[in-house]
Amino acid sequence: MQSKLAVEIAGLRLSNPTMLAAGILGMTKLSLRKVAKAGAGGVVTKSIGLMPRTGYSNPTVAQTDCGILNAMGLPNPGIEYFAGEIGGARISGCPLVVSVYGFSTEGFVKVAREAENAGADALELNVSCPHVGKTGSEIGQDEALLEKVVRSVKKATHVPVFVKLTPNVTDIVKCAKAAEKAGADAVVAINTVRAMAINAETMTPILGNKFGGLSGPAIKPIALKCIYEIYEQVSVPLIGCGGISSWRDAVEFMLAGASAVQIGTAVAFKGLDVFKSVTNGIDAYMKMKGLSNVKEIVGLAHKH
Ligand code: RRO
Repeated sequence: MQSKLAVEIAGLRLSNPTMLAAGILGMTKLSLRKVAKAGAGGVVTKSIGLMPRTGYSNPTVAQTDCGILNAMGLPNPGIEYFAGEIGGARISGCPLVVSVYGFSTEGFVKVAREAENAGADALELNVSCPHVGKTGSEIGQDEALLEKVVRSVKKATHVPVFVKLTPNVTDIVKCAKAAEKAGADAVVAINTVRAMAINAETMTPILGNKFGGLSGPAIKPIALKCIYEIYEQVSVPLIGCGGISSWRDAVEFMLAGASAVQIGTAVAFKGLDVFKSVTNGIDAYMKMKGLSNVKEIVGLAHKH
């Protein structure tokens, strides 16, 4: 059935433009199914690598006045174990996107292939984790390397490939163009912003890793500007991520050029109802503005 709220990204049909962002509730089939049942249009897993990783020592998360700071350090069970979760997490009508990372091009290709074989509907390449060496943003900040990774994964797989970019660069548009040139089917912007917190009493950095990534309301204007800028120069669909917690935030990202939005930190603050409340709010906004399809919102802010 056609719905005015449905969106299509690289051939994947989402019943509405909201998605679960990587990094929250994405480590087990049960939690992923729960999010899908709560009304997300699509779900993204925690980033998975070839081998299991325990991640960094505690504290790995710190709350700030304006969002959440994390340095989890890519904890994950590895693709061999996670393949079983992928099979069980799939819910019809809610595409399952598997976020993957590697420490080399070959590592990315291997894990991407295994995720596809396990049943991923799409892959999201994490080339943007801000605080784990030799992967993440070390790849995403280097346009040539980014292009090589994306091109290699595209060559080795058949499902749509999304590329999640880091804001921790001078010019994110150049990175988006590199991803597009290499064959990315969609660009996700943005991962967390490099940041830190210090405890005045103990006089020490709070996170076990000292530095981490900031998410939540503080980074929304940064993410919005990234989507707006990328939209002007890149043709593949964009997925907004960064501080989205209300229908108004989602609409702003769509006006800037996002075809869909990912919600992460707001799930921790507001619970799973956030997906329905954002979707219902977009619906009401469309009625108010006389729009008959959610796609009509995408990029409208560029026309004024
Ligand atoms: O696991 C993490 O510490 C982490 C990852 Br993979 C990421 O992509 N972004 C982030 O803020 N934390």
